[in-house]
Amino acid sequence: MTYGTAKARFADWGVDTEAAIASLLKIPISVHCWQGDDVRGFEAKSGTSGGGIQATGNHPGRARTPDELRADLEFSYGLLPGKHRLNLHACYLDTDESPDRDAIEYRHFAPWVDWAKEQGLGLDFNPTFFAHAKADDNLTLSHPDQGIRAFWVEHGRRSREIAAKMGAALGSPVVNNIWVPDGYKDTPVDRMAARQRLDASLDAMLATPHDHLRDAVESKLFGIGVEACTVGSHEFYLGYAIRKQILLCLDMGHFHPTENIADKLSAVALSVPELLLHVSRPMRWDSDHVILQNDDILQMAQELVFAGLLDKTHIGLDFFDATISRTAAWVIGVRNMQKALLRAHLLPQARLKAVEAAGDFTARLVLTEELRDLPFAAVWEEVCLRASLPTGPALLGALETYQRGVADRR
Ligand code: RNT
Ligand code: ZN
Repeated sequence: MTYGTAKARFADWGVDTEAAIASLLKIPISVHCWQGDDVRGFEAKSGTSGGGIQATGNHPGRARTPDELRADLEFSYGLLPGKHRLNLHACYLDTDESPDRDAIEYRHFAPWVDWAKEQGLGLDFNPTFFAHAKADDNLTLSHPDQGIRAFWVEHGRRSREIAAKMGAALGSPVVNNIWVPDGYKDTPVDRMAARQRLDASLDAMLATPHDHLRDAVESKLFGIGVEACTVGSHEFYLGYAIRKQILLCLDMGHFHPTENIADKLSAVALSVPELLLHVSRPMRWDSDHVILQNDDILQMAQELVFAGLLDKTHIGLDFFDATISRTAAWVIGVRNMQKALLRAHLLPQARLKAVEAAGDFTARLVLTEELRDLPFAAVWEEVCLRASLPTGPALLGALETYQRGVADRR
């Protein structure tokens, strides 16, 4: 179907495809650096990967240096419509020095900022509370040992400082997201003490306010090795974010598989100033598969648009698959999020809301199901065509050519 025909089909429903395209192109996606190298980072030495975060596979071509990672990112951003962001972890520093986590400074990340400026990208940041000898027992900010807690508080404090400086340098606030692996393999007897320690450590970490910075906290239901109790559970961080009026991060892979994460947006948005999303795809016990155009993602995008939450939600991705081309994973993942957002913008929102408000659930069902048949693909093709970006077999060709290159050279 041509774009012209599709445009007319949507116009029949009162939907303006040009307005939908314009809105889509204004939404930045924060691309997670850690898909590029299987969450390894560039530290001179590190502990076991740990933390229940596991990238499986050994596909050739993993980025081994900051320069390789940047080259892979440039290629990937080059296949995406719109302007986006890069989500960096503290273990991705770019320096000849070997600072421990409690000694990182802005200068260790300055090359990333220069590059982001040159590329017109915003940055986001994360302290790294895993893959370190002091995190090998899956306890960091809630560790019973005061010295270990202090080490991690210092890491988090410095991460916030670095993030704020990045935000100032780029003229765009940086979201600094806190996720800790803390938890217990077997049933603890003093959950309260652990949560009080996490609470106090976070307070110490977040004590100094910074401009150009947004603090976020991310919960998790369980992880490999922390099956019995996660100290930073959803209830813990929901309460903490509300008390401190900071951002709550919802990772779609961090809840029970029958929970609908899209449903949570409007509920928590009433109580926290802004939200961070880690768009991800859970499967059985694992939380981080490449996102598909499945119902979970479509519902998430629809909620963001219909609930008017795009202005207060930072959309980040979080998955890592080392069994496929890492650049392809990025491109497909971001494009799927964008396609979902485009589809949400192409729905006759006012009409759907009106039938629901009138209590006509029959009409709501008929309309939502009929709307699935609209020619969304023709509008996406148009978005890509206007940006001279390949789709279909041509996209596969571009991804394969690049992958062959990195596999040969690395
Ligand atoms: C881990 C969390 C966290 C990490 C990244 C690397 O379960 O989802 O967001 O994936 O910080
Ligand atoms: Zn996450």
